[in-house]
Amino acid sequence: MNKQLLLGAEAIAQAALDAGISGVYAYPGTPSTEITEYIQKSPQAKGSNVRSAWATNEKTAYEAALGMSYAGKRSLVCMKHVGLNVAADAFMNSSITGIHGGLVLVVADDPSMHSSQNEQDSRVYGKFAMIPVLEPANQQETYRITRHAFDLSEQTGLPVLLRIPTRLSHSRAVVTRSEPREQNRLTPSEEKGKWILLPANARRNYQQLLQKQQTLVSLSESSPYNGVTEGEGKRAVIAFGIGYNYTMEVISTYRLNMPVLKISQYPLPEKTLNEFADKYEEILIVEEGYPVYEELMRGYFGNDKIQGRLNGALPRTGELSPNLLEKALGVTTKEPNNIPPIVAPRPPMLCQGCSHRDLFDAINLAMEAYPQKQVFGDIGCYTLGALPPYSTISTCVDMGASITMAKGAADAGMKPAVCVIGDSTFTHSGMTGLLDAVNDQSPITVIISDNDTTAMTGGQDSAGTGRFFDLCKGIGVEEDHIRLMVPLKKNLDENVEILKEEFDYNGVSVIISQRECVQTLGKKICKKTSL
Ligand SMILES: Cc1ncc(C[n+]2csc(CCOP(=O)(O)OP(=O)(O)O)c2C)c(N)n1
Ligand code: SF4
Repeated sequence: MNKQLLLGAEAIAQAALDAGISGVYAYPGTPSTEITEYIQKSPQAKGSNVRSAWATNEKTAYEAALGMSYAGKRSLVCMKHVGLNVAADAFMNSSITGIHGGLVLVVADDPSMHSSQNEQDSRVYGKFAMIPVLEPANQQETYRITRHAFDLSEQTGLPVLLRIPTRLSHSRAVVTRSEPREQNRLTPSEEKGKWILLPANARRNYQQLLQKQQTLVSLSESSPYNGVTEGEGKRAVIAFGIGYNYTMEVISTYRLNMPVLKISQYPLPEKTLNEFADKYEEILIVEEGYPVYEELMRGYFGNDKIQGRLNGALPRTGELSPNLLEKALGVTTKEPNNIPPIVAPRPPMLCQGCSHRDLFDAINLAMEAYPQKQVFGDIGCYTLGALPPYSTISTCVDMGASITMAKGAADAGMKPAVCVIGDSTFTHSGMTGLLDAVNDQSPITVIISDNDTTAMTGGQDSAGTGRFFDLCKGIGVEEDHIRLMVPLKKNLDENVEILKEEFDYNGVSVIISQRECVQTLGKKICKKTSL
């Protein structure tokens, strides 16, 4: 069974298992979730005791992976691109400590923002941390490059960042596997000073990281994932990651004989790049995400030579596609992506029977009594409460921001200062904000819409299930102002009263609105009755 039909995300998971990981640490986020879900379902992972439960957030995930690496074992840590903002403190400092057992961080970027607040390019983080970055072009290469990533991590003593975009993560191809490798033995690191980032150690480690940079460039020069496809003419392409796949599709469709430099391992292979660029008069830079390297190459080789997202040859934002490349390479004059949609686009909607619906009905009725009707919101299925017919929610910025923004607005005098946050988002990064509000006695009402799951990303376990009352009490919210309600039509009047009472309270109150997501409930019933 060495050939499998796998999503890009699954190719990473299978390769990590075959590379001998002892654990995967992750917080769900599209398009990275399927990596961990694959490992959780894998008999191979079960058989070899690979640890795979969800973490509370990306930072806790990253630190646990680093701890496993400290113990000498290989660990995988996965998140979506905005998750790396949350894990950034641990991530940046881990390039200064270095690693022991191989540590691979997979970050799934979402160009075009299919299900994200922004389209930040995680390669920037890899450059920032001065560690190797890998960016596969297709599913087969994703498998190989993931295995390579663990070896590279142990070879360089650094974490390795593996970046994939949505299109690669969520599309399938046949992948040929290679022989699985045993897990590392438990050999906790004995290089104690290296792990203690007191200034004297950190300065020394930082010098060592700088000294490694030339080695990293040499490894990129000899990497099998970087290389030139020969061609003729004065025009050429430098293509990164999945951009190479798109480029080769256009080249083969139109039978072009165009030279291409493929780059899938960073830092840039400087010598190869210079030799390649010197030969051509015009070079199209094809990179998914920000024009990170295009900008750099404009500096090296001049604006006249370099084409790409910065001069309009390709769009400045959004996902690339073979259609866009056809236009940029001048092989068609057709406007890209002008195929009419087969199904008329529809706005996303909360499911029928969703507990958030009954909560928004209650909040809207309770709010009628107040002149100001803004409700701070957060990220999850309940963000759809920003759309008609509810239009309850006024903000959605980053996970946890509802509570802290309500606090800031309350500090500014806004009354009532109300926010809605999901259960998983609350434990991810809402609890610290609640502690700030308690410490400052800011008059806010926090509504935790607890549906027992992380619904938006497919129904993963939620870290605080069954413990929200105790968590809020532990944080210091007065017991009398931790209220429970069940969002059902029959309880509407009672729920509106509870909301109004707490909106009027001049302190911190929490309302836990608790009813299970009908989707996860449905799945449980089907499982029980074997439907
Ligand atoms: C930093 C970060 N990590 C992950 C995500 C992906 N994500 C969006 S909402 C969400 C959790 C939603 O769960 P919950 O708060 O319980 O609300 P529900 O969807 O169940 O209503 C996740 C994981 C994100 N947007 N940002
Ligand atoms: S998946 Fe669950 S939480 Fe999300 S809209 Fe549907 S019922 Fe509501």
